Amino acid sequence: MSVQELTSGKLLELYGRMFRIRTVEERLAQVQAAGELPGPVHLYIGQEAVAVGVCAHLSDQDWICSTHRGHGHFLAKSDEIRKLVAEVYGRASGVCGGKGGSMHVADVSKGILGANGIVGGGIALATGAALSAQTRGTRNVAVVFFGDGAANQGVLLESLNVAALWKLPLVLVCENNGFSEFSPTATVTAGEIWKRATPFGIPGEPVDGNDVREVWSAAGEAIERARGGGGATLLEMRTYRLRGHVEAEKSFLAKSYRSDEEVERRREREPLRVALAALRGARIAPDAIAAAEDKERAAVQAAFEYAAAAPWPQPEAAFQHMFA
Ligand SMILES: Cc1ncc(C[n+]2csc(CCOP(=O)(O)OP(=O)(O)O)c2C)c(N)n1
Repeated sequence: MSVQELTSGKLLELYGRMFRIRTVEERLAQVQAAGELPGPVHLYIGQEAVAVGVCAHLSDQDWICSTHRGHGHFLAKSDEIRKLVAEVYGRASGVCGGKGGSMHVADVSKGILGANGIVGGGIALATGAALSAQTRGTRNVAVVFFGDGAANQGVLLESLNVAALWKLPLVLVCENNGFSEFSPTATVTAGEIWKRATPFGIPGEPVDGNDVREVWSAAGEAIERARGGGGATLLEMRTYRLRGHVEAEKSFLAKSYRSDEEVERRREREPLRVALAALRGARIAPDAIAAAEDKERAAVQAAFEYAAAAPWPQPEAAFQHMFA
């Protein structure tokens, strides 16, 4: 398998995209706390390397299916920051006209089949998308992002089964972020998730999901295999959710399920820090890194100004895009 080499220029590009996602999400945390958003948000902070390292190998004609924690996947695959933020604000110029909100951001024109409030729901959707690509004879692939909790849904085994039987161009990316809602993974998940592919003859692999270089390389290989007719792969990206399951969870949880010290300890190897160290190791000039960060900050600031000032959907819109 020859995966394209990760040059230092490309690494800087990946870092910029991760920084963009982080900046959007930190701002979302602030406006959520200020009561500016119409609904809850599940933030992706700490997991950015996964979405960015995977989506860097995909075109608009490749599909992704996402989770309830889907802003990062959207922003890794699409450049439309304004449309994403406006959607989370519930505004008419959001990517789904303000009807989807945080948990249902989708843009079929960019191959984003949608975030999904049904845990594990994206797995079946992506399997169907992979079958569609195979049936039509394109070289496109489908990628599904799902959590460690979702890995316990029966649909994972059903999808692995047909993906193996039909050699579907599918890449299953499990983001093991240490928790399923308020349950530490070890208390609800038996064995190792990547090994669940083995009985089906599908390659499985654990990956350091906090190192974008590792994600890039493992995803590149899996995607190339899928494109070339070699079938599906299951990647277990080991990462860590730095924010709560959902914002403001401390306001309703009777007791915490992890200590602040644990979170601080895990922050030491969070993906932006790891990527920054790699950039320095590759002798990328600090000015170049700062310029990339400034560019992202400005774009994100503009997106939030746009979203906060955007019009609300008209009441009639509630009856559009529905089956009768
Ligand atoms: C089918 C289904 N069951 C239960 C829920 C409630 N629920 C929402 S998020 C979640 C945990 C998901 O954990 P995981 O898949 O690990 O994703 P993470 O939140 O860690 O990103 C649960 C059980 C749901 N939304 N859908």
